[in-house]
Amino acid sequence: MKSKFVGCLVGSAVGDALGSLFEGFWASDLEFAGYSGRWTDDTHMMIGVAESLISCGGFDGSHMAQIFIKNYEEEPWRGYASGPPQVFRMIKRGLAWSEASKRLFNGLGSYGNGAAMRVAPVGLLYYDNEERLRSVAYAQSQITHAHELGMEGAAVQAYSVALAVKADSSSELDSYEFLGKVKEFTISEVYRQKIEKCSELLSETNKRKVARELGNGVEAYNSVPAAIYSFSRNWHSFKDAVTYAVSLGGDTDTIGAMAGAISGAYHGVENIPEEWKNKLEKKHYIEKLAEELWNLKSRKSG
Ligand code: F2R
Ligand code: MG
Ligand code: MG
Repeated sequence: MKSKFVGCLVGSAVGDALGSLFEGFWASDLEFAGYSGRWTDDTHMMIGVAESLISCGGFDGSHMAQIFIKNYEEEPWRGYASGPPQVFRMIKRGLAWSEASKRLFNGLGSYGNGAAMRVAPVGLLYYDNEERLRSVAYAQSQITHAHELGMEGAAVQAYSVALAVKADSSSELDSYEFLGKVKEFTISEVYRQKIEKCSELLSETNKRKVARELGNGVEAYNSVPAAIYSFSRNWHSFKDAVTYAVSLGGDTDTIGAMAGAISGAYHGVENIPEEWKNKLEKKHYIEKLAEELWNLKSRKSG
């Protein structure tokens, strides 16, 4: 289990770093020669979620918002979209952490994938408590993403991580069963239809068709399903799952990060290729966070 926790966070960062080489492009023939292990906002915010959960022994919205702000101000060049920095400025001006994000996008809130790309630590800490997993996934979304589709994307991604952590990777994964459980979990018709589509496309060989039907964009509902699909059809190999996710094009760092989190949680850290792990920026710190999450989980369960 500890190896699965570490695999999840390291896998997410590796997927982000690999995908960042191609964000916004269609890459039919992937060439990872330029891989430096340098990750983006996806991992920066995932680290913030883990730091706050560990420091507070669970979720504290005010604390997590302050950690996001501190991390952002130290390294604003990580490739953040426009929404989160706007929220950070509002919170700094005195707005409550649970209110600021409601003002984005003319009061609709964001349905970007920013809440889902960072949620892996929630999937780990609450893997055995579906109700709590959902409520913490929503609450951590609320800091920056108030739109119900942004929040549901985070919950669906966290639940996929939880399923992967619990799965026995020494026997075959039934992809249809995995996707069926994810579909059962979601309360949103948009995600139910996309997850159903994932099952229908499991043997599809045309990647452009997959990207067109599932989406590969910055919206949570156009990227969370693509990440879950990438894992489901490539459950046997971390390398294949993340390579496939990135090869769908579009928001490649984020689809790579989310597929990497699920696949890393399934396989454990030993099964992530050495050449990808060794170059990973702040690898030891990310491993340490995963181990501390594991310790926290063990104390909570004990
Ligand atoms: N932002 C990027 N990549 C491009 C910029 C790179 C940067 N300039 C650089 O190279 O340095 N990647 C990262 O952003 C994505 C996560 O975004 P997040 O955190 O969800 O942000 P935001 O602004 O809330 O939403 C993103 C876009 O989604 C659309 N959108 C969201 N809600 C909407 C709504 N209610 N109505 C209409 N549109 C909505 C908007 O286009 C937002 O800009 C990840 O890819 C991460 O890697
Ligand atoms: Mg990014
Ligand atoms: Mg991205």
